[in-house]
Amino acid sequence: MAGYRAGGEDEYDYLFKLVLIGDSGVGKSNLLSRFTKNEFNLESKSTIGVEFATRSLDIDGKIIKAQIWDTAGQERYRAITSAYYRGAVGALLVYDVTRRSTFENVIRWLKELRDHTDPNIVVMLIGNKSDLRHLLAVSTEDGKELAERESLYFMETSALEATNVANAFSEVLSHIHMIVSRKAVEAADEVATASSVPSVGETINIRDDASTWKKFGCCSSS
Ligand SMILES: Nc1nc2c(ncn2[C@@H]2O[C@H](COP(=O)(O)OP(=O)(O)OP(=O)(O)O)[C@@H](O)[C@H]2O)c(=O)[nH]1
Ligand SMILES: [Mg+2]
Repeated sequence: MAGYRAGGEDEYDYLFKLVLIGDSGVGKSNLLSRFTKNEFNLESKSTIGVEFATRSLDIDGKIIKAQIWDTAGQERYRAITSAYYRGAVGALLVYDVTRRSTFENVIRWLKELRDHTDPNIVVMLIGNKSDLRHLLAVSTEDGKELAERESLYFMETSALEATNVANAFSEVLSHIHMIVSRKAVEAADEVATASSVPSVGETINIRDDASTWKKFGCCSSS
């Protein structure tokens, strides 16, 4: 999360790691390629190992660089879990609105995510393939309800039609940015408070420097 503005092309204020998770075939890799390259592939292959891509956005006047990690939803292709999640500050948990089983597995993904990440991580539940309206197997209401129950943000997207893809990523990034800026303000407040008025009940250390007392001819220095 370092600020880096030393010049050159790659300038940013914050670097945030996001992870994509969810069952195989829900469209994680296409959401990533839509967001970072504006590309979509109808015949994309299952991801093997880990891939990542980046894109920088301007959020509240700051340049936020998102480093987005993508791995296979299929168990046998998955990369080592703890390394995948390490340092992630946001997650997009994706299901396919045309396949009920991918929605039912959301709870399992959420558990894995919670087991491996900081409790403050920003998580958005994504119902992808919203363009396939005639094949709908998970209603918007079901998605919303689960998101509310699990305290997640929620959005329906289509990587194919590019609907809500940029919105989903930028909303996650802007929530993370809000949390980070709030923490910075709190830290600044703490510093300010510590250097001014003592709080109630606080012990004030009136220096145990003997020279202060000696000036007044008080006390023995031995
Ligand atoms: N109609 C439609 N198809 C999509 C959409 N997003 C992805 N697909 C298709 O769904 C299939 C799987 O997409 P991927 O992006 O490879 O899925 P994945 O989640 O990365 O899968 P794994 O890497 O195996 O975990 C591909 O055939 C995509 O073209 C979408 O929004 N609408
Ligand atoms: Mg993939």
